[in-house]
Amino acid sequence: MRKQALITGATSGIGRATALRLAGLGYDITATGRRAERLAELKAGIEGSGGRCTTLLFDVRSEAECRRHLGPLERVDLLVNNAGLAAGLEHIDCGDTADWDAMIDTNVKGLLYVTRIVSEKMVAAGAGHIVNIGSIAGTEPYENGAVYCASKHAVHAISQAMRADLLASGIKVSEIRPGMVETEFSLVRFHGDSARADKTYDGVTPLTGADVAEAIAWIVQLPAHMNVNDIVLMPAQQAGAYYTHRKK
Ligand code: NDP
Ligand code: 8X3
Repeated sequence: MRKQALITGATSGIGRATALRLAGLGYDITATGRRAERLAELKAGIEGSGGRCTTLLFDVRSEAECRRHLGPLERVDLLVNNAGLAAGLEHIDCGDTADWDAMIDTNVKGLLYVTRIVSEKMVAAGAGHIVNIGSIAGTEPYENGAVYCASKHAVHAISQAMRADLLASGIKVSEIRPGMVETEFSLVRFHGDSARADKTYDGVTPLTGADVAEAIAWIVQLPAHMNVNDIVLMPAQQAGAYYTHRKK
């Protein structure tokens, strides 16, 4: 039987790369996101290479939409909880509360809505694997990032607790906590200001979405008795949230 992988936020960056990598491993892909053309392009790419891909267009911030789109899925062997964003980068007294809502509603509540629906199916099946995309921001809070860091601290806590919750049901839970990955992340964080976004990667060779997808591919191919609880993945020029060596 072909394995079924559900990847949230597969229209760009880490999610898109993961969909392509897992399709290459023979998974049937269900890819989600809010941009229809991107999903159609991904589906065409996977099917053009002989894979199978279903797309679901919805916003993970809506519990009703999550239920409508994910409720009917018959089986999910692998869930990659990837959809997320940072919005804004400023001190707490200057933050935009709409940005805060977007981050908490997507990174925390969206992940929970999706997990609630899919984990119930996995428990009924007595098997499954959930990979949560956390961040180094989930353990290293940094200046200007209070709410993003809080949302990823939540992902880190949820990952640890749900691993315990799902242990007896034979469901693995892994968390990947990357450092700097060049995707649309910074463009989104800076609300479309590409000059500011590009500066994030000045003098650094960052990770790519494909690098993170490679780690996911490794984790999901491990023997049944083995799990990666937590992995921190960094560019070689970054030692943590506070230390980046930029070449002039
Ligand atoms: P991208 O901006 O390239 O991708 C984000 C994805 O999330 C897109 O597919 C986007 O799809 C989706 N998404 C965002 N909001 C929603 C929503 N409300 N409903 C459904 N889908 C949504 O960034 P990355 O690939 O870098 O980010 C992926 C994950 O990796 C995030 O959780 C991020 O926090 C995390 N991460 C990123 C790092 C980095 O340096 N890039 C480092 C550590 C962690 P669409 O807009 O079509 O809905
Ligand atoms: C994204 C990486 O350094 O902006 O999670 O927290 S960072």
